[in-house]
Amino acid sequence: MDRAQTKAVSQSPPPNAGFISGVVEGFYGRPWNPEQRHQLFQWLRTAGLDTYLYAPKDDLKHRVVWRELYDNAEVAELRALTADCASHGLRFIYALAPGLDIRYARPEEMVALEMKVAQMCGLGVVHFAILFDDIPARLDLEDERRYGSVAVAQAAVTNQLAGSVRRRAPGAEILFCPTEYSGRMARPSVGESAYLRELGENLAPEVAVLWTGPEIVSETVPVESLRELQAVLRRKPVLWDNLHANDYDLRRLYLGPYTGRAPELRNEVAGILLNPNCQFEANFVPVHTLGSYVRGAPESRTPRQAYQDALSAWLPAFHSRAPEPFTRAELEWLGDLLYLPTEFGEQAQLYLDDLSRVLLSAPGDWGQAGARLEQASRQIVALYEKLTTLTNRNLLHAFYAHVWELKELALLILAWLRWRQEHPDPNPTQRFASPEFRPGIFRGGFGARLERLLPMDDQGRFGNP
Ligand code: GDL
Repeated sequence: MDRAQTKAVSQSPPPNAGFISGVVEGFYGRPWNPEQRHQLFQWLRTAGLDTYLYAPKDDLKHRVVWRELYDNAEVAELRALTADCASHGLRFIYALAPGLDIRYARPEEMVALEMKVAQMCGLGVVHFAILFDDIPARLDLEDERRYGSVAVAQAAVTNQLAGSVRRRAPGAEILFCPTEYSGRMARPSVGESAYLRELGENLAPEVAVLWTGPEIVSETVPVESLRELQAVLRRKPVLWDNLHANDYDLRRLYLGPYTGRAPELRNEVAGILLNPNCQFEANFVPVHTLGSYVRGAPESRTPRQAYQDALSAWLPAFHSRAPEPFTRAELEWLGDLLYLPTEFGEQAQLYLDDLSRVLLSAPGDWGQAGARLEQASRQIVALYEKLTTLTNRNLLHAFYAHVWELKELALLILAWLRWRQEHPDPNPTQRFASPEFRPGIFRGGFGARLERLLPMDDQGRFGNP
């Protein structure tokens, strides 16, 4: 064993041996930088989580040109990263995603994989993942003849790699992301998928399989859905949780709690890794509340309470240069506005309900809703202004575009409320247009035009009037 390997094997053991928990940097878009990852390691540690899985889709050498070794500058950065991770007592897993163009049967491809793994081992890396998500699920003729199916081909390559990794470090974790990685993708279903069944049969038992739940972004992960999967895969999966991932939609950002997973789910998975927002600084609450969930302590805290706890712990990061400090109430507004994929925070939901009511009735029938809407709109504008005074500019810029847009909409609503109060008749003949929001400029652009040409109903249907 050379020195690097000795060092790797003697890394301090992870805190929750047996259960992998933490964050996967596994999204599309700009990878996080060393300072952000350093901050992440602190958050993970504080939250009682133990793992960081390195899998940024847009690290070229992780995926697009996976065969290429890292150059000296990149090696230096990765070395510092693995050392930083180890110094926080966390498990570092390096992922390689060769699926876009690998020819499974070719010996030189296996050599390329081994060399990449050897390079990472030289940096002290012990644990590895091999990812086959978001790739064409087909084989060329040579692979077809040799393996007969995608599952058998992927399992063969993975087992061979797992063997060589485990020979270097017997306790190494090996993770595998299948090409069918959510219930919806399983063809024709989880129980009937030949692909998943063959994986279960062929993957070496020490290989853990990643899974995103019933959907790629799963609002809930029912325990029964995992029991069925376990039977097919012959092992408990590790949840690759995309609840807070936002790379699929520029307009989304998620500051809400880890939720939609019953406490019993912890016993049905071999681990949970959260693939969160691309905007690193926005991930405090997701990581903090995942920690609460994984620790299960105390059992009686609801996700909303865990969210409240996380906001209080996060508040000191919002140091402001304004005469008045950034308040806990302002932070809760921010979180409630940018909450979860299919759930708004309490105040944001009330705002929507009030607006819906006010839009459909005359000012005389608004009741409390009109005044509440006006006050909340002003709070949203004030929230934007307050955020611009934060001393941590990276924190501000994680939210900037989102809060700017909400502030603009709140101003539009305020202008409309004024106009409507000046036109209190039940069915005004005129319609409102704000001079501040020029048509064709505000909400303009090619993407916005396309969206208007493809208006979807609640089921996502369009195209037939
Ligand atoms: C995916 C991708 C992931 C992406 C996420 C959310 C997996 C296994 N792969 O399908 O890279 O960030 O969706 O868009 O989840």
